[in-house]
Amino acid sequence: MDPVRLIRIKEDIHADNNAVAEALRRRLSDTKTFLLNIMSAPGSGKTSTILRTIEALRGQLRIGVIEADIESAVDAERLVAQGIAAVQLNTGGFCHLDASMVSRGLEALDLNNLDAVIIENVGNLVCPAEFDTGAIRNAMILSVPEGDDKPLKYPLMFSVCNVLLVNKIDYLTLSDFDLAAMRERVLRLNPAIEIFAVSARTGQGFDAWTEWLHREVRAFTGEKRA
Ligand SMILES: Nc1nc2c(ncn2[C@@H]2O[C@H](COP(=O)(O)OP(=O)(O)O)[C@@H](O)[C@H]2O)c(=O)[nH]1
Ligand SMILES: [Mg+2]
Repeated sequence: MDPVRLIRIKEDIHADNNAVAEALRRRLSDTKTFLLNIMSAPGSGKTSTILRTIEALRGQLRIGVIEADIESAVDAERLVAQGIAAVQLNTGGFCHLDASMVSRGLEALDLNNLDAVIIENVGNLVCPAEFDTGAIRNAMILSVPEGDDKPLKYPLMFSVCNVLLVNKIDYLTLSDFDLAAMRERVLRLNPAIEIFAVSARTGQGFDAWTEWLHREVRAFTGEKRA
């Protein structure tokens, strides 16, 4: 009897995706467009943070948004209502975005007139961490009500990110969330990660976070003109 053929689908999928992601990064480099991928659990404050970030950088950076959800267009509608260039992707059940889905989203935006695009990835702490979207930087949001133990439970997510926003810091005094313990757990996984404690509700911490983002975008794009 012939030996059973083993096909490693996961490795093939990742190899294909990595090639698309690299091609996408070359295109971003050509058009001088920074791409930030934001990941988090549902409800941690991705859309609220994106809105406040764009508002804080208005007049300094032109930022578009790719929204991703399994269903609905509510997040993109929220952004478009604020005059932001946004496109909604529906993954139809997929729990993450890959680089080809992001490429489709970018086609709907006028990259010549944008310094940066922010991706709001599908809300979960598992699958999005496994797929390179083609982004220049990865960010994640952990909100205070989710608890300070999440780096222990979802180490890959904390390992693949360049920056962590600890959101809903306005809840800190009402909670047993231990910011110092969380920080130590994250730095053990990823010593290079930047951590900002913020509140998308009150705006606390946004100066430091948006300064970091502004610096990263300009390091990539230089002074880009329309
Ligand atoms: N108290 C507080 N609530 C927040 C903050 N950021 C977001 N929220 C609320 O959390 C809920 C989910 O926020 P949303 O931005 O839609 O999260 P997403 O699902 O990650 O996009 C909404 O009711 C927001 O008003 C924050 O910093 N503090
Ligand atoms: Mg959202």
